[in-house]
Amino acid sequence: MSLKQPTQLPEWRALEEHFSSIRDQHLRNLFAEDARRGKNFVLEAEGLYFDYSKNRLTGDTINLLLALAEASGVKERTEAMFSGEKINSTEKRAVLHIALRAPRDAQIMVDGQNVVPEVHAVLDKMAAFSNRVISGEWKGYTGKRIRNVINIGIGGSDLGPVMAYEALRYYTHRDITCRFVSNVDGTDFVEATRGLDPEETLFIISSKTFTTIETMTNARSARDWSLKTLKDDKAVAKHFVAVSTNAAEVTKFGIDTANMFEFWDWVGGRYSYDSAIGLSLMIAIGPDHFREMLAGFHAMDEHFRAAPLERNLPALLALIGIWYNNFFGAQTVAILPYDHYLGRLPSYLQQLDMESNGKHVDLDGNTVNYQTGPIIWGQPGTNGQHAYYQLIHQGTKLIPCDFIGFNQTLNPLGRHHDLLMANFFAQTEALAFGKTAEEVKADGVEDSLVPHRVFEGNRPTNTILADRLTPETLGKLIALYEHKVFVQGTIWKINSFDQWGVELGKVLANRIIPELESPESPELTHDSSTNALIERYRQRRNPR
Ligand code: G6Q
Repeated sequence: MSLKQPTQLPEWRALEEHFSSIRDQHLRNLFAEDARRGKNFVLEAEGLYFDYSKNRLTGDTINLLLALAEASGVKERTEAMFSGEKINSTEKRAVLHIALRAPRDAQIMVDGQNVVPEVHAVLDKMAAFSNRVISGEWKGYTGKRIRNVINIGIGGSDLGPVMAYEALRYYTHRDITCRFVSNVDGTDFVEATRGLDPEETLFIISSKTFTTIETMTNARSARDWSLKTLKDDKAVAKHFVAVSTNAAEVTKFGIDTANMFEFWDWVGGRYSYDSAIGLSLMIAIGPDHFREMLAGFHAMDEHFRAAPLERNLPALLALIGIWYNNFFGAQTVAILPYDHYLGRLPSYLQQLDMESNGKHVDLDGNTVNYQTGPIIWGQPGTNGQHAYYQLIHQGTKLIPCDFIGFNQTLNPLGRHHDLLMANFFAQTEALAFGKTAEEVKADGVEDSLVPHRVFEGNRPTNTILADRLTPETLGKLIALYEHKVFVQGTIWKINSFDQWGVELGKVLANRIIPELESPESPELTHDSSTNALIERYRQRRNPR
């Protein structure tokens, strides 16, 4: 790969020049100049209505950004990804989460082999298993039906399943409870299993590598917890299944590979919840809804691959992000879903984006001299309005926001949905247009308070509206953000698909574990702070 870094492209310099003419423009003027702005700066694709008019940009900005995308090879690299090239160069792997939702008759080759039949074989195996659990045909060791499903996994093997389970809760069978254990803090396991009957509890051990210390520690505690009641090793076969790429480790743990659901090294952890990693979700919502979700993903994949850049939803979302990140110098992006079911979406997107694009060297290993991935954060509205929105409205930082909402609610209840959406629209309006000193004075506010009550406005937002939160819509939304991250990574010329920073975490603690567990271990040789902390912990960890 020897494409230029983006800052060396003439298209980048053109954007820098253009930026100086835009930076002081106010959204109030941009809207005043173009009465149709709210309709012109809109793109509708695959049932998602994307209004980007409340952004600090003009038609020229978009054209310059599109030229940057073109010069950065976004289209070519998209084809490379879709056709199974090993674009994850540091791990020498293809990047094919798009194959997880390809229809049965598609052909996607990796190393000369079509992977789509394997994908569907695993989906069919998951569906057969899920149906047995849902119907009660799959029984626990003592013959009781399964009422609790606990997914044990962390990072990409947890955040996706838990986000989607919460998002699609409306569609779940209410007679099976799903819980998710991720943290190595024993509290997570103890609280998740409190009050549950081991005879009715199925554990899904989800780990691509099956060596992650948190997951394996929780898995061993789960086995102890089950066997304390069930008292026979044979019970493991009825109460434990595995999702992994590592059959050898699964067998070593004592799970029969007949009860293992496979996925592949060309699926990154944070891109995996639509693989077998979503088994808990499939049990919760049923195979049909799971397949509807995959169809949603696939529809957005097709849109992304086929649509020209100027009508390409993930590309536009990505380019607008680059505009703020690299030209306005914004450090963060807030994800603000106005739907309670999407409560876990911000943390899911936080991993997707920050683990993918939190990189400081380019594909050739050169340090970058420009900003890469932003900090992603957020919570569902309206709750955030009563907390941190203050800083978005009146603080000193520029925080572009993605507002996500639905025209129809799944839970009609009096005026609730109208009130929710009134808040959604009012917030994006207030952020864009603010309130001038004259307007504040006209409200009769005393002079000394006027500066405090002024809202500058010019705070940019994207609005993403869909009709209804369905499994299909969720698939589209997630694929939208996956491809947004891909486009940005391509323009920044970084590898969005490795995660050496996360790998580091997996080994760091290993040196200290024996120092905590066997106090007679050799002299501590860390820095003076770490040594003192370890010593203090050793002295005081047992309550007197
Ligand atoms: C995701 C990351 C990371 C990973 C977890 C769990 O892209 O690589 O979050 O998913 O560390 O790894 P295992 O699935 O191997 O346990």
